[in-house]
Amino acid sequence: MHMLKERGDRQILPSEITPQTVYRDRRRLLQGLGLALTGTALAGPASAQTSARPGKLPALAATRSPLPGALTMEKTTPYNDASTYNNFYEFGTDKADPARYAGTLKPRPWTVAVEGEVKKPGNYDLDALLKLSAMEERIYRLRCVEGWSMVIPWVGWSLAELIKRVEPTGNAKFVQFVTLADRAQMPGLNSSVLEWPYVEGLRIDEAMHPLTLLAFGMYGEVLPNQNGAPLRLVVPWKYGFKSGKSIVKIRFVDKQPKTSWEEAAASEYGFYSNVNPKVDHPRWSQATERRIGEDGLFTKKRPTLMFNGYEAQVGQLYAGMDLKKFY
Ligand SMILES: Nc1nc2c(c(=O)[nH]1)N[C@H]1C(S)=C(S)[C@@H](COP(=O)(O)O)O[C@H]1N2
Ligand SMILES: [Mo]
Repeated sequence: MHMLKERGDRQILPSEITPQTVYRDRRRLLQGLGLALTGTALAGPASAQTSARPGKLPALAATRSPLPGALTMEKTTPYNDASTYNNFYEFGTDKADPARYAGTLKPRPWTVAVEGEVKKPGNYDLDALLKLSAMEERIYRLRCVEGWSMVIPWVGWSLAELIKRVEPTGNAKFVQFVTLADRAQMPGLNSSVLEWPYVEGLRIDEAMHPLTLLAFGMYGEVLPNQNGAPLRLVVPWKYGFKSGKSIVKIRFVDKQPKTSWEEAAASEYGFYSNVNPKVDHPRWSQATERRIGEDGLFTKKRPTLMFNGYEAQVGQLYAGMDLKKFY
């Protein structure tokens, strides 16, 4: 009797009525739709809808992106994994090197030069760039050519915002991204694994696509050095190496520009490098991927999606193209 009474008095939490997992999924679903359950710790000002901050670096406020495809519902990769398992060869080729050695990178003051086939070339100070357009959170899948992937809440704005302001001429068919190459800050430059500076490029319509993000932060904070501070590109439907880190120059050109990875091994890394499970790398399959942070001995690999799952948004850009030839 006594026991029963005690039970009857006890407050029942909603999380007990619904099985834990269902409750959590529903909560994530509501958050994804921009709604929050009332009475949770998530209630608060505008930034409340965005991802929780790890509290390591200065906050970078943003609102969730309204763009179709910009907010995958998949579970985000833990910050600790996203900031310790990196590719940033300027700091070494081991995945742990960037987190270990990128402390010497000085992300401020920072200037980005915009040049070439534009009516308004010029030097843009980082502080001006931070204010150029409204910061959005975009939760993107990032698929690396080596077969792993992550889900990262980036903070930034569409590169198109900058491109529109500098007014490309009719000759601007491609955009080249040049990243920092400073021996004083980057010990990896002593190695000849790649040609420095690390350069990447996009076709102008790819660069103008709203999903192409100029990112200044992740997980609600400014970018950690190892993830490409103070600004980097994120092109979610392409292999990770297309997303150059620590950009110092954006050049508009009339011919397809050179890229570091094509220069290093043209037969393995093409200019387009769209994520494509049907086009294998010459040395390995691209059909599946390992999600960083969930790799146990028995964890199944995930199937890789065409254009990394962004086909509905970007497929049109490649209509009629032979994607085996233009890999
Ligand atoms: N400057 C520069 N940018 C770079 C790289 C690099 O070595 N140098 N590596 C690329 C590769 S291969 C990948 S997979 C992504 C990794 O980004 P992340 O470490 O933030 O996940 O950055 C890309 N951008
Ligand atoms: Mo990569």
